[in-house]
Amino acid sequence: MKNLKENIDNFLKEFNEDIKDLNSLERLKEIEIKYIGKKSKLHSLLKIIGQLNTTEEKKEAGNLINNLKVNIETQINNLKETFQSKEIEEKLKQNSVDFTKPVFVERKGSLHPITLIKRDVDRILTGMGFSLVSGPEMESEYYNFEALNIPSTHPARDMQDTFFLLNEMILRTHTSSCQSRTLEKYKPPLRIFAPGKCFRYESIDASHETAFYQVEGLLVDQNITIANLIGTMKTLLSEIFTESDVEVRLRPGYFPFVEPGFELDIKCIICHGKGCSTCKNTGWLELVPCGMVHPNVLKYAKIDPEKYNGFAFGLGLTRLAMMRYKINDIRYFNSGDLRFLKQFR
Ligand code: FA5
Repeated sequence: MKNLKENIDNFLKEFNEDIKDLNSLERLKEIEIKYIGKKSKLHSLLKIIGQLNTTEEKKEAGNLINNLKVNIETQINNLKETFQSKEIEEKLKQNSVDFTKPVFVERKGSLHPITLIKRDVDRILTGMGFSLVSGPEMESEYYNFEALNIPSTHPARDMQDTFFLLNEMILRTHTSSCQSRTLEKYKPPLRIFAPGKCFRYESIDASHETAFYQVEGLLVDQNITIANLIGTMKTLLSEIFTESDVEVRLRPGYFPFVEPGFELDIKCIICHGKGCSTCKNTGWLELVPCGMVHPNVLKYAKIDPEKYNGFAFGLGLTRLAMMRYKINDIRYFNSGDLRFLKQFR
């Protein structure tokens, strides 16, 4: 027994000596093998138990060796933890992260120029008391043509102009279909606008697309005059082009659902009327077809044209965006070309 206790004291002394100047996890692993591994000093101590005579002695020796084992294991584990957290600290120091730095995340997308201009038009018209309505892109001939006083003989109803679908519907050729739907649904006085996509069977070029955007406007009330139409257009366009007061002119225009009908031009916002390539040297830009609501359109919706009248306009949103952002080819809008789209961030 005496021999065993001496052995344990020496074991501990030697172990303490070994861990005194310990400086790496690798060295600690070597020490672990040396003291408590399979062929360790601890195992050779166990052999002493077999040489003892009494059961009490063997039991006591077993307890002493076990305590020693627990003691060594605890010390080794504590040292391991210390080394591991030191290692993590070192690594963090090397790749230091400053959590207070602002994070710059690359923006993945941007609003389409049509969305940008549509939002502006929405805001301006809403501010003037107009309510936003919407209608279907797949439309019936009734709402797109008939209820708008467009006879079956009108060229717009030709196969060469309109996309006819197999289910006897069409793709709406203009947002004016929202006029007929609104008049049927609501009673005057009313002010609505309807932005949306339109489709025409066109040959595509720099200023014509088969799918493009318009905004329809419609006001029906009592005693409405052309002056109200002009005033509304001037306010809308001045705000869109951020000009204090755009100059407009009306020319006669034919649309079966307005009488009289007009083409409203604005004085060129680039050259201010002097003449440039944008206005093809005329000084004017053709911008908004419009007019006073035709009595037949009101009659279709069972509204008394003797009591009510109003005005309507159909702004080409895609062309407006071209003017505003100085885009010289309409085909960019639907191209999905990121080089184009990224400019509108
Ligand atoms: C109409 O569509 C009428 N519904 C407008 C209207 C409404 C008149 C209310 C009177 C009262 P127009 O076919 O001219 O009119 O088209 C209106 C605008 O849509 C044009 O000025 C143009 O800006 C735009 N537009 C027409 N066709 C195309 C096309 N293929 N590509 C791009 N924009 C187009």
